[in-house]
Amino acid sequence: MIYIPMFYPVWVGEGKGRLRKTDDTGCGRGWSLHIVAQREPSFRKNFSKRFIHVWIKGSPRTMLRCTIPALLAALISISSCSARSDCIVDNFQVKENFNQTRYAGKWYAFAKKDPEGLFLEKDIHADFKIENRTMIAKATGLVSLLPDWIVCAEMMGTFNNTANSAKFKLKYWGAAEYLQKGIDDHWIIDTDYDNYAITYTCRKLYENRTCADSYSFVFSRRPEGLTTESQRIVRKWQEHLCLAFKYKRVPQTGSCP
Ligand code: RTL
Repeated sequence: MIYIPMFYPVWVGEGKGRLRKTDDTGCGRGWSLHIVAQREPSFRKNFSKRFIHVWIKGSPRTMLRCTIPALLAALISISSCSARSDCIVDNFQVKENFNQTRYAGKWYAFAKKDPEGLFLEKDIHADFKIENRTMIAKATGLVSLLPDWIVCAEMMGTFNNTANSAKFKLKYWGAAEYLQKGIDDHWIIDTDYDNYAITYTCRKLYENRTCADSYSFVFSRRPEGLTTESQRIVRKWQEHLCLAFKYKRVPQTGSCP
């Protein structure tokens, strides 16, 4: 079956697919057509019908006019399909045979997609260790608790193992009483252990199993950032998570030791 790609606005997960201006994510800046993964079935049906009608009844010229762009679009679609997903959270891929020992050590946030509400803002770094076969981490980052109360929040986390080696239940709390605490899913989507990692958390699901409130970190082993090659890989995963163009760069100014 030939798959005919279609680009048009429709609700997907946490945002609408449409032509929009993007932030500087370290992953490209500018106007982008957000290619959505979920497509409205009635539109797809009508489009296919019209396409078949032109194919069978049209003149050779009309057929050519219709077929060449469709084939070109199909080719483009096939070549960029691998990272896409249906935005259903349970279907997101995670790192295969995730190795906690190789993941341990220091990571610097390079980019992040924020959840709803208060969150770590900048100078975010985390140190991962393994204790009793359980990954633990201490994260630090700047948070504005009030307009004139900005702190370097020290956050602790215990990553409880699950049946999937890359999916954890993260229990987190602040070193100070007034900081947030909670339990989040924490998925390692991809990492090469030495350069980059991309993590994903969905806090709230819509009825259709896409995510209503998520956060995601792109981590780098170096505070200076990621190589172009790592950024290319990460960008593919951001698309897979249906979060393309939703990330902001995380400045590393050294203000939180
Ligand atoms: C991340 C991985 C490393 C360990 C921990 C993490 C989560 C931290 C969170 C912090 C939220 C802080 C807030 C403070 C304001 O009260 C995922 C970085 C613990 C969720 C909102």
